[in-house]
Amino acid sequence: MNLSQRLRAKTLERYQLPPEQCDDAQLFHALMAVTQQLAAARPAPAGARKLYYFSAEFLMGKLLSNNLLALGLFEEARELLAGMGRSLSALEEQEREPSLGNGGLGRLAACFLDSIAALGLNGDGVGLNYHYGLFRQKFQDLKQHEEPDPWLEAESWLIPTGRSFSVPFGGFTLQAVLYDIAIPGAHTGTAGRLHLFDVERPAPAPAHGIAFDKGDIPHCLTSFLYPDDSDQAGQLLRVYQQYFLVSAGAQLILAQLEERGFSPETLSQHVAVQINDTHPSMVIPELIRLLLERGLSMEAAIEQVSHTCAYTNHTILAEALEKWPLSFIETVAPQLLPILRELDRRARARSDDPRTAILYGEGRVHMADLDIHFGYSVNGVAALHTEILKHTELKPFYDLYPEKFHNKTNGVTFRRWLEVCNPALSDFLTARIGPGWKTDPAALEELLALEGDDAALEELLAIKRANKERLCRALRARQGVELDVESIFDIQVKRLHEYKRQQMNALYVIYKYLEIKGGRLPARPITVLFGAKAAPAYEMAKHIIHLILSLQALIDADPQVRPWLRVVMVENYNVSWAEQLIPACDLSEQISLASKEASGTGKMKFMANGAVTLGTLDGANVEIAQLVGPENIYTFGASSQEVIRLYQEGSYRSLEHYHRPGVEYLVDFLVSPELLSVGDPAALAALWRDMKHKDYFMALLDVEDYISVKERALAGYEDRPAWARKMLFNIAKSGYFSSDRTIAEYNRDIWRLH
Ligand code: 26V
Repeated sequence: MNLSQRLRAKTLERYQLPPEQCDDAQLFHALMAVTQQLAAARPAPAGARKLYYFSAEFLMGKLLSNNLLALGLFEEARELLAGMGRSLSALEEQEREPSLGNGGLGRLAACFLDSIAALGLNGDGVGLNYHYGLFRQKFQDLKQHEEPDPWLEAESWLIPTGRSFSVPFGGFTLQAVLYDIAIPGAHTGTAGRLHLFDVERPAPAPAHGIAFDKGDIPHCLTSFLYPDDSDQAGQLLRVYQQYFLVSAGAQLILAQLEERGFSPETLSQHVAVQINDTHPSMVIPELIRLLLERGLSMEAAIEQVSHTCAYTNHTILAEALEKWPLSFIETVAPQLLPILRELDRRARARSDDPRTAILYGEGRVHMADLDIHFGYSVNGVAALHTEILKHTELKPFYDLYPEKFHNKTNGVTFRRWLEVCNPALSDFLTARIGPGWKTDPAALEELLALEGDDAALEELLAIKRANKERLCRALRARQGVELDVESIFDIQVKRLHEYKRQQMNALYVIYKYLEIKGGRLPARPITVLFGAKAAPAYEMAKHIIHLILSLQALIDADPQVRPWLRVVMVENYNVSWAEQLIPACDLSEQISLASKEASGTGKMKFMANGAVTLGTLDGANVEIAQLVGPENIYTFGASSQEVIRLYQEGSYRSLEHYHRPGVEYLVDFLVSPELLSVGDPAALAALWRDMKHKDYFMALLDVEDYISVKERALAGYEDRPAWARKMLFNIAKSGYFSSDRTIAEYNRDIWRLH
């Protein structure tokens, strides 16, 4: 049966209607069901060893288009719907986006599942089925408010498996019910699985906001991703979530091992576990515990687990390095205590350096230390990040186990982030260099032959313009804003964090606002777009959102400035917004304080879609700069070595930078009568004081260089043919950042699944 026949059979069965007479919701649900059945019917790939990718987050995005593409049905579906006067994008409006992730780490996990499946590797994801996601962001009174973000409907991509495992907590036991999402591999005929565990009787959504009874573990364990942990109940809930995930996941691993006909003594031969940051680190003691229960000696259990587990570090920020009090583990999973003490004893026997112990300082468990001692691989996520881990953050461990450390530069799936989200550019690429780039993005280099082809460059500019128009339509429909498609689209979308320095971008907006007020007009209008969620308890991040929204309101109301400068913050930035914003971007803002952004992956998507990067030499920006050369990227700011030295010496003084003539008037604008007339004086003053006296992430150190390089980038944009060549170069060199390349390296160096 072809797709048309399957769809017809499905709509007749469900709604007693032919597809032509179904509304968008019916048609979407029928197509989802057809797609899901085809994906679920595919076998798992073969392989001697099976991978389990453990992650607290999987930021999957909508699945319909992506799954159709992987099943080889994307074109057929587009044509079929067009023949009925319908469109795939209209149907996808009906799909809710699963909000099971927060930012880069979760989206990376989703790209990895796509690539694992596409490479035909035998690997599954293991996570939790959060019902209300992280939160849905609402703007009210120029501030962020949080609401539950329910994504589950009666029909969803989840497949009940009928399988469940008992998770033993201190004092009670919970059943972990397993649901699967099938992940079809592009061009493989096989499919992997995302395994999501849930409680049996999940609580309904809170009536208002995201506050709920954090002590009600049996019903609320899977309510939210990263529930508020500003009190002890919240911190304990996070540990309950983590143990629920790893205990159920470890039991699944051992059950499947047995089903494959292998004994627990051979775990490491047949299983690889990738630990995505430290949230799933308790999988190590839990697997040891389960092997002991199955009769292995402590020695043998530790040996097996140490050759099974591998750890990826995604951040050097101290506050993100988890160190749980031992007393929490005693409450949540007391059965792990003797194992943790034994692992600590062994770690201490391996090194005199107290910094490599597992239990220390007020009885806390250092989760990363557990992974490094009792895993066989440690990797960073970009070249610079891995060097910083080896020589600074994790130096004592690198001295102990140099052979365990290696780099795996992140990547993104070009299927979602080019083929699906930018069909116009994809068609252009295929017409110019053939379809080879779809299976091997490195082939995009063949575009370099078009450097002198004026018609091709013109076409590239026209495609960008059409994508900007598409974004304008989406913003008009969803947020009621009207933008100038002739303006340059300057975009910064990512989690809100001081180290990512959205506040420095806001200082640029202030600079440009005051220039325009002073009669110095830009060569062309500028549209500065932001998208970001702030962690609900992160005050300074919320103040920065308030600053941006206040600037947006101030400028919108100013007829002198508005034609030349706009600020727009998209509400509830998520994967679907990213798919609209990224293809429409001219200038990609990647301006983190050097050394702080482990990699960044949005930057790779922007590059592949023909945006030019404005960035510091941080994370994967370093590798982008090497690939495209100085002509095709705008870099600025202090180097990572300078920044690391400033932190080591404790010698950064923001006040000294504040007093520079090019800086003071910009910072003081935060508490100017103009801005105070729209914004909240307390929030703006708190941000102003922080910038002036603290500025922990050194925005004032780099702001002048940032402004001058950004001005150069805007001037560069005016030479349209030269800019089109920069776009071409960026697209041509972006193939390196395919997650297929990254996953092939993980498999070659870590998992060895074949
Ligand atoms: C962040 C948060 C923030 C909300 C509250 C709870 C919580 C818990 C853990 C974390 C750590 C997040 C680590 C992370 O997302 N790292 C990002 O990983 C990306 C993929 O490797 C990388 O591209 C980004 O540079 C890095 O920031």
